[in-house]
Amino acid sequence: MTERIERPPVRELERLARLVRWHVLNTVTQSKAGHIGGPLSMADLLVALYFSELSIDPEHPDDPERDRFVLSKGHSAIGLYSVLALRGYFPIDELASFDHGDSRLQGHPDMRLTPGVDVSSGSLGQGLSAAVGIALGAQKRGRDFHTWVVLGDGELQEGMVWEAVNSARRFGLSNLTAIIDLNGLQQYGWAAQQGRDRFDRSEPWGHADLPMILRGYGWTVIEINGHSFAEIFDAFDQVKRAAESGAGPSVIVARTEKGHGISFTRGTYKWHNGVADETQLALARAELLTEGDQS
Ligand SMILES: Cc1ncc(C[n+]2csc(CCOP(=O)(O)OP(=O)(O)O)c2C)c(N)n1
Ligand SMILES: [Mg+2]
Repeated sequence: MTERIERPPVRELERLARLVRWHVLNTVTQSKAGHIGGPLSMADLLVALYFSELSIDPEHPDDPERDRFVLSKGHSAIGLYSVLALRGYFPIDELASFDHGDSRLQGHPDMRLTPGVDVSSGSLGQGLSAAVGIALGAQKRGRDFHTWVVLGDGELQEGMVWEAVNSARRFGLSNLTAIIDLNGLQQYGWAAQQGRDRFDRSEPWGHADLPMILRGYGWTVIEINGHSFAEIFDAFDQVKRAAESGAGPSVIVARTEKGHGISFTRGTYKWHNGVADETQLALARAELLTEGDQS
């Protein structure tokens, strides 16, 4: 049945998030290609969504009453697949087929192939527009489900995002919530000092007041630490209140760390994508898995 599950204790959610991070690194390493930093920065947010907030049924992934989820930063697909597998949409063993030609789990999400994937994505900038369309359709048909979309901060440089930001408010889409994974890094990004590339990076939105801009568009803006389950749940409660009062769309600006949770991937654009060597994989295993965790 499509419904919310009872919210697990935070310690269990933290364990699930560590498992997700392990599956991300291990799967990409075995498949020899894929993204690491972006999937890791959003892991806690997706665990909180799928294990407490979304009204869904892994047995019936196409139930018309389900909440919708759009991963606009589609390059982070392996993070979504790991969460979907742990939530029961498909066997965890299937992650081993990631990015193979005949796999249901392509390098970027494909709604025709993967149970639980509502919108295909990967070309950055498009997901919010798709989510606006879904939410507008629900509004017009009087459907009760909520639509969620996760965007990257580098992705927000795409102009199409801002057309969607504007139209979502215009249409009064209280059934729509965006989450911005504000990890301060993108793929290569901007050198910290223009003209002098010392391999340090400045944040895509370091020069601007992003929450204020979004408030200016009329959205309800909630700022949190995207690695704190307490703050994530508090944000979900605020989203609910805003939705019930018909305040229009809401956005959770989640400050995160790219590559979070693994010592050698955190805080660097150099692990945007990459493949671990054996020593690194062993280190990550020690950092993420406890006895009794399945590997
Ligand atoms: C339209 C488009 N341009 C470029 C790319 C290549 N690309 C994939 S990920 C990425 C960086 C994205 O950065 P961000 O949105 O901050 O994601 P995150 O930091 O969460 O990985 C780029 C440029 C793409 N997928 N789509
Ligand atoms: Mg980013």
